[in-house]
Amino acid sequence: MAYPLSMTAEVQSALAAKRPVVALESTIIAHGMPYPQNVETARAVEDIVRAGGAVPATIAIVAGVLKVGLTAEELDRFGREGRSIAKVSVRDLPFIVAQKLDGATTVASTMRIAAMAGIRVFATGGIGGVHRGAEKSFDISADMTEFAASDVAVVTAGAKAILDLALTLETLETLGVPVIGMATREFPAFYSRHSGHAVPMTCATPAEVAGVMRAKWDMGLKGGVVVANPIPEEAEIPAEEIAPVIDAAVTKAQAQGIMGKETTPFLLAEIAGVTAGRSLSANIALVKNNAMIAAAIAVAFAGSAS
Ligand code: PSU
Ligand code: MN
Repeated sequence: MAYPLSMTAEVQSALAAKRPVVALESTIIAHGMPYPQNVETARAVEDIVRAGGAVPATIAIVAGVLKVGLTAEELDRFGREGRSIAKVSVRDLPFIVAQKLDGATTVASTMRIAAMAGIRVFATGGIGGVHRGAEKSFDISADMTEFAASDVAVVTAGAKAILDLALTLETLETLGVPVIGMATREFPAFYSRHSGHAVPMTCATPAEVAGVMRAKWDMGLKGGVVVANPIPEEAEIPAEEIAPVIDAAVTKAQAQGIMGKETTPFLLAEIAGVTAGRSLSANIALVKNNAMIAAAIAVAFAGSAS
């Protein structure tokens, strides 16, 4: 292997034995939540994956090395240094590796590195998508095109309404990406269980999701699968309550000329600020819930290998 990919011994031996592994991203740690909740959540999520019978592999770039599985010290450092660590999407990977820099990986780059390592299941909070006003800004997350490229199933609480959810679903259709509602017929809107947008298909169990993954890749169809898993009811912030906060954040970003990779972190920080602790505790609850489902899918997928 020419590129610098380094797995922890635990991840390496699990993959070699075809045991279940769940990838986790690091942008959510460095850019998505404040310290110390980011580190506490990242640790709790790893524990949930283990309790579910899978091995967690938190992915990040450390001094130019693609790390699949972080040590406790590395994870803590990413949480402490936060936004001073570069947010790395796929287009940034060559530069960060060549210059031997640290990088927090987004859904797109985490999917790519997971695929390089042979990991097929990944748990995140929310995926990036087509931003509101994208007809002018062209701001479509590289998470979208990555779903056409990397054979990884991503468990997400849908997507935040900072995005245009209808256009995000249209884009995933164009790219040939199955969007599976996890025991729901509606695409969830991150903080809220309901968005008003239907998912094209629903699975009742993690084993059914594993069956769709198997069918897709057995047919030689390239690319990922979106598993849309609603936030637990007791943690949700109703859509009508969060909508004005999101609208105000989007207006403020436009007024300040926020663009490109800064847009998503700016909007996330705005919403977190305005809702005080509430959006953060919702975020933590949904990430944990996604980790639990991802572990179950990874276990079922490993068990379905012929
Ligand atoms: N959406 C969230 N929380 C996040 C992100 C998105 O609700 O933390 C992060 C993810 O890492 C995602 C990235 O891959 O933002 C998308 O950024 P962009 O829109 O710049 O592609
Ligand atoms: Mn963007």
